[in-house]
Amino acid sequence: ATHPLALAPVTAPESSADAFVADFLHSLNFDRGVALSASSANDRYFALAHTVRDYLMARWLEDLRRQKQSQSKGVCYLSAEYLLGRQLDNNLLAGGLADIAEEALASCGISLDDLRQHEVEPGLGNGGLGRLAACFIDSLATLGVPSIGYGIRYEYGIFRQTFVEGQQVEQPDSWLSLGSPWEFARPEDAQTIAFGGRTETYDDEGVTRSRWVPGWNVQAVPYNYMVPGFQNGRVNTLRLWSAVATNAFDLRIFNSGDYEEAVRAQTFAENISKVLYPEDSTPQGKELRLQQQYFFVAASIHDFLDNMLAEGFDLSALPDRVIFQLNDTHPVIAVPEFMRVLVDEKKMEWDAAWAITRQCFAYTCHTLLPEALEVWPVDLLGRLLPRHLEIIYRINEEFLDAVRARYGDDEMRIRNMSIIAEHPVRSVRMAYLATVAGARVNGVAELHSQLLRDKVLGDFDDFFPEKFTNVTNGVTPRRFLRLANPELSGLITEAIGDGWLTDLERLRELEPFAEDSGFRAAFGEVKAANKRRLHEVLRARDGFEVSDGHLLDVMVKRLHEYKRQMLKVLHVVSTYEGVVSGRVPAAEVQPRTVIFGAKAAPGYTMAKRIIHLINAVGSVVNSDPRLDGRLTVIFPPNYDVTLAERVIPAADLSEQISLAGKEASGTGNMKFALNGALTIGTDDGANVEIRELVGDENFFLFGMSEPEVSESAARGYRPSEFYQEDAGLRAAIDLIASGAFSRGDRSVFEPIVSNLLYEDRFMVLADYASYIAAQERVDDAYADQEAWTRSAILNVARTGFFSSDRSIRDYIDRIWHTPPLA
Ligand code: 26M
Repeated sequence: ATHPLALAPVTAPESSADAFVADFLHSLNFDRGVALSASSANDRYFALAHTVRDYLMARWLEDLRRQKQSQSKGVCYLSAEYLLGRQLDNNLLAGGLADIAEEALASCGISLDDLRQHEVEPGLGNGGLGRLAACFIDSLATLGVPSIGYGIRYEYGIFRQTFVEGQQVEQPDSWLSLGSPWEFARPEDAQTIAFGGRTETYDDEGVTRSRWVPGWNVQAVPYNYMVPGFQNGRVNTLRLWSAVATNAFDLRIFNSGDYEEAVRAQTFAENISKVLYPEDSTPQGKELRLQQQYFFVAASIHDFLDNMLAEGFDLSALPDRVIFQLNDTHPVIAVPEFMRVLVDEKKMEWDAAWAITRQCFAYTCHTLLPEALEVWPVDLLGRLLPRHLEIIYRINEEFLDAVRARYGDDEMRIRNMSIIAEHPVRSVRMAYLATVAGARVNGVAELHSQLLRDKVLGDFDDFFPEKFTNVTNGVTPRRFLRLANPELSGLITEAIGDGWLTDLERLRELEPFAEDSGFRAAFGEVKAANKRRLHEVLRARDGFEVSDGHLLDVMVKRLHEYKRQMLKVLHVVSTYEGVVSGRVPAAEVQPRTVIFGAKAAPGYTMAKRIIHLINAVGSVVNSDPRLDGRLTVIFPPNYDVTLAERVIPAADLSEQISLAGKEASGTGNMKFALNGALTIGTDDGANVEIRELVGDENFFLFGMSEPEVSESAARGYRPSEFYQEDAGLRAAIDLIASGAFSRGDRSVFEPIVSNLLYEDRFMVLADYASYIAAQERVDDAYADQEAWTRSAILNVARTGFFSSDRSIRDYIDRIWHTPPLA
């Protein structure tokens, strides 16, 4: 053998249950240091995880070697978030080990299912953006694309949400407190990351150059995680960085004799990867956040350049070797860092370095909300990264020169396109920097990409139209269909054979089965079984009792005003009000259970009020005997990936009700449709594409379209007019205002009510009537179970497009141009 893999067999150890038992017991005894009889559930979970890991190891080592040796073009996916969800089941499935593990454990008297429950999911992301990154690394591995995911190993992931008297209280998520069996620390691959200090010019053999004299350092220690492809013998790598104090850093202070200061300094350094910022979509411009961003992208770029390039690699060939995909603007500081490496460290000419940089980055935008676009005040950025600020200024000067050359001295245009904003404080617009530097800029659904070109980045589209493209988001069918919904997966395979899991468009072959009453009955049985399973989880997790036979109506996503959880609340309150006012006999109400799941950013006051209101409405509605048990509102705390995997397969109705033009794509919408829920939704984000695919008759569309929203805003939107003119709306709002959900205290929800009446930025009141009418169509449709099931089957059959495998193929074709690894 010519390489050190000679020790580890390239094929997995013999895959029999007996061999698995032996490996499991070995791990229990030698890794955990316990006998089976004395082991805790955590010991057994760890030993199982280690056993699974060992089976994947030879493939992983082989792929690491191959990616380096082949030197073919690969993808570095840069993302501040990876919302991974539990790993055990995914890795069992990918390794083809699920049955063997189950049998092996059973022979030791251990239930695999019990051990599954033991894993604390790594919640290293906020929501859609982080979960998308996790789906993408799964598809990259399954498609065998040479790639690596880089990110941050937060010690605390997204907070654990609890409710105290209906109000959100955050608890730290110490997901590492029992350790993680899936990670491999690589301290020998640590990178030193510099911050602060100043720049100086110096004479380099007659050339005046600028260089950075940093003020302090931290160490970035990588942790590797396996990313196994689905039963294809491929294992990619996710590399997450953890911050530790450097020796040099400590020593200087220790030597000054100030021990306490030295310890403080260490804590300071280690703060960088301490906690995930829980804001999603409203960046606060906090210094630590910028430190996190630079920390992980600088470590990642240096890691790639140091470890992945062949000896004597010619840097001008980098565009044929790597593409750095920027997941939103969070990693955009990578652009000036890359320029700094090429120009200051590798002594390349600016123009040559810029020509390379422009081909090595691509940018994905995930929003349209102006307040979500990241900007960094130049005083902050210049203090933390003085050389980077100089580089950004130069990029901007040259860019604006090019703009002037094209359009003349159109100062308005120059000001609008400048990477540097002057107001309210001089700041760097990270989305503009990404757009100027990126070879490609993509939105995440057709409508979103169009609006990016027409509005947010309109001037840039005019200047470089060839950069703009779309890649509609997708979700991994391994986790969100096969693992989350094994019963439906089994039924699908029975009907159309296997192969669909890696070629999801083949779900089309299910279409004829929508007309088959036997298949419909089986499909209905699967949905009912999934509901029972969810009820068990909700009982065990939170003590909820859920009735059978209800339409299960689900709205799960981060809490944000633009997503309009308020609209759903108004529907619930209207239904309730109709009954308690005596206008609607309870017997005429379609029995429904409404499930909410939503975390609010801790500083987002209005979002937290809405959470309080949902809980308050739930406690009143659920206990009012006049409803006759026909309307239940359930809001389990701490919605996470694990709960999503239980809720989504059970849902009948998927709520995707954002104001048109505000939700970039949505990905929950795709997961629900693939699991046979029908969507009630606006013409927004990927809903547009879902509706096109499933057909109008299998989708409950309501609300204004994006152009209508824009027109209404331009005319001057006055929400109180809707309140005045719609008696049903008035009754619902008045009931909230009356204190009916706050023990008569009118002040509790007053801010919500006045916000709706006098501001209503996201036009809840304008879409209310249309939403209620659509919900009436839902009730009518649900009354015909055969027709409903037929529609549900067609939703599954027609949404194979939304596999993240397809998204990744689109990235390859439109952006990366990476050849498949041989
Ligand atoms: C920024 C600064 C400080 C702290 C956090 C942030 C931040 C974190 C996440 C800002 C935005 C973040 O995510 C935005 C997001 O999740 N966008 C969603 O991306 C999904 C995947 O493309 C889309 O499906 C959703 O429509 C979009 O809202």
